[in-house]
Amino acid sequence: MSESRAAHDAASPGVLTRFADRLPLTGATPRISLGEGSTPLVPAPSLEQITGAARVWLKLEFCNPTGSFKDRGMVVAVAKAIEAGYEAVLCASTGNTSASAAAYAARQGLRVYVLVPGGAVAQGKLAQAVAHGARILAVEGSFDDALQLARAVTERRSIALVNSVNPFRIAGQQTAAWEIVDALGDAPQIHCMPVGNAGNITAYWRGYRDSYDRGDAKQLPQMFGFQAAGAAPLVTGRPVQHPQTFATAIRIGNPASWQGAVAARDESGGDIVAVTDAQIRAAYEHLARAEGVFAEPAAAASVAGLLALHDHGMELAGRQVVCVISGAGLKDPEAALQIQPDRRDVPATLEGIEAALD
Ligand code: AN7
Repeated sequence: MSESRAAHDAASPGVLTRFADRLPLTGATPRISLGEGSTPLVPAPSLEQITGAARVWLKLEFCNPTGSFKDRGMVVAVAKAIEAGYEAVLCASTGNTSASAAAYAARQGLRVYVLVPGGAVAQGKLAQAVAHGARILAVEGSFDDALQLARAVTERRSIALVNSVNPFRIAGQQTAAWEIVDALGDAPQIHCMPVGNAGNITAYWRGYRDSYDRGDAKQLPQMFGFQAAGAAPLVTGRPVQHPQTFATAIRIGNPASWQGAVAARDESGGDIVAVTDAQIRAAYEHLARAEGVFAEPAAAASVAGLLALHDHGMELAGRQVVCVISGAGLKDPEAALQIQPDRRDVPATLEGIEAALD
């Protein structure tokens, strides 16, 4: 038992082991893991051709154990909650945070409560919370309402709040930037990502700066964050009362890490830009058709944004670009099924099959 356990840990160590010296851990922090991190960084030839960039890399964060980037920060937040003696964790979520919290809590034997905006969470994410046995509180309100309630209730009860307002979440999410610098031998010149509650852009910028300070990176990227046009408070400069977008993961009107996003934008000389649902949908379909990458709609906002920068005339020749693909297409089957399928109903005969081939 202990031998095979050791072999498993060595095969997929997870971020607490891999980055132990760079994360806020103590000897008493349990080194829990679902094998998160170490996600692929793959080139996107069609996007290089369209944009003229020297390289466009996709950081496939949906390869994390629960299918999104959230696992990197959740593993740290849950480990620190256990270290502090908590027996229950709670979050508000548009879906991916709840799936991740539910999985790590199940594995560690903690109770888990997830507050989700009623009717606005993709089916696959809800399925994960159900399967892991989370108590699901479908709030009659928006994500922003749910987050406010999550903060309030965890102040009254001995329950750990595992939203990205928990600094251990941001600490863990930096590991993605460290991996990119590891893989490329430097930071890219351009970093593109979706922005919702803005924890992840805050974490990436912190991670890149940390790599730069350590001398692992010789340059810092320009940070480009993309919000859905119907949920773009960081673009308009004020909270959005009723955010709307089919990319439900980023249907957020008042991001908790507002200042972190603004700092990433301004300190890096980047920008935060709105992309329409039509642009997100086009990028979503392009990724699936041309690159074989099935991302969820919010994740495709990275690529929608890169294409928008190119359309606005930004010079990308000679540049290394990284696009974060933050969540899996299977999370949101309803979005995919809105695509007109190339489907024929055929009789169970060889002739029937052959007649349906090109
Ligand atoms: C696929 O799960 O906010 O800007 O509650 O699921 O760090 O919020 C998810 C956000 C991008 C935006 N891509 O990241 C939640 C939640 C995907 C996401 C984001 C989310 P942040």
